[in-house]
Amino acid sequence: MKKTALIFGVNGQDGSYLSKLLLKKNYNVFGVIRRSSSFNTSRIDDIYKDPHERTSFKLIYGDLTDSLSVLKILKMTNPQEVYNLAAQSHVKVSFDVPEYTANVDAIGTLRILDAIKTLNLKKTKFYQAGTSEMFGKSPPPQNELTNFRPQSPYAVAKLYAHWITACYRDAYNLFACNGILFNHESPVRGGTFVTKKIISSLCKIKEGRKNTLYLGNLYAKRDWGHAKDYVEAMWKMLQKRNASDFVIATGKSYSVKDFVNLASKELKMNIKWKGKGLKEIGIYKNKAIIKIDKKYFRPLEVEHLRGSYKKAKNVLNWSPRNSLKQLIKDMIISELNEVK
Ligand code: NAP
Ligand code: G4F
Repeated sequence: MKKTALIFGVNGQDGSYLSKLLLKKNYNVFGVIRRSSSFNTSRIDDIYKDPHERTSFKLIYGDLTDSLSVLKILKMTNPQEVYNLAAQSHVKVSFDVPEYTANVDAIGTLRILDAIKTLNLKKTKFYQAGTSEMFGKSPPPQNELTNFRPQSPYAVAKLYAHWITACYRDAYNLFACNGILFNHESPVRGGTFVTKKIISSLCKIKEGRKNTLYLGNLYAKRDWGHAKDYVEAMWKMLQKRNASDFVIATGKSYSVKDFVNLASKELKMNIKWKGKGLKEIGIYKNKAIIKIDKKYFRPLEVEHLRGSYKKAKNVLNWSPRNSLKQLIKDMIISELNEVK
């Protein structure tokens, strides 16, 4: 019997990788997309075939802010596995739209869990896309026992989602897992996240199609992995006999400036740094190609994230396969193809 999976956030970075993984494992995959005034399926167009054909991959319109659509979709699909990857996922933007972020990221998760409970879907397993941002101010290394000290409306909303998932698991005996994933990137990462922005800009600068890359805080440190590896961990969590929560990370951290240096090295661009604070610049071929713009700083920053994935290694037999160097290579190859 083919298994059925339902993915909220199917057209996002992780949704596209997870769809491909599940289809390879012979699942029927239903994906939820929002109506948009322009096409929003570019990340999944390669797997999305004619909807009138009988395929294993189907898209349904819905929205996490709309309980009726969530209930209707769960009833119609009756999935064995539900992956909630849908979110307003940008930390800085969450300071601009805090109420909306809470509605989607926090209450949206409740809407799915309560629909599973109300419909009495006893065999449905649930995955919640939690985040290392929830650790916020807690110093590294962070693991499943580290205190949560969130630093943004996004992280606070995700923390509600984390606890409501644990609450429904305990109260109603649902199979529900929280993945606490550290930053993960890929060639299809959204263009406003720092890794994609850096690589995309450096490639354009190298090809003479752009002059300047503007950045915010160069000294925040992140634990960056490859999205391809991380969706595998999501799937592994739902294959266990018992539901639990897992940190997924690489165990290594680098600053934003380190990331710029690694990417420019890979592109054979020799960047020299000069100045301090808002006056710091990156120079290439005698031109200031990197400048600081204070609009990219956040009201509160998470200074340092570095996860310990020991539990995932022991229980799920999961370890990251791609190094940061490999991730950067992948992103550059794809970007240069597009630029050219
Ligand atoms: P992403 O590329 O921003 O994708 C988010 C997805 O959610 C998109 O498909 C988006 O659809 C959808 N969405 C947004 N609002 C929605 C709503 N109201 N109803 C239904 N769908 C909605 O994010 P990602 O990087 O793939 O991350 C996947 C999940 O993991 C997110 O929950 C994110 O917060 C979490 N996470 C990500 C990372 C990371 O480093 N990537 C780390 C930890 C946790 P549209 O295309 O219509 O906007
Ligand atoms: O790429 P970022 O926007 O990712 P951030 O804030 O760490 O959030 C991402 O990872 C989380 C997991 O920890 C996810 F939950 C979340 O959904 C998202 O995927 O920023 C990374 C760092 C920050 O410290 C930021 O201040 O880069 C710094 N930064 C410096 N200049 C910048 C920029 N970030 C962005 N987006 N744009 C800049 O110009």
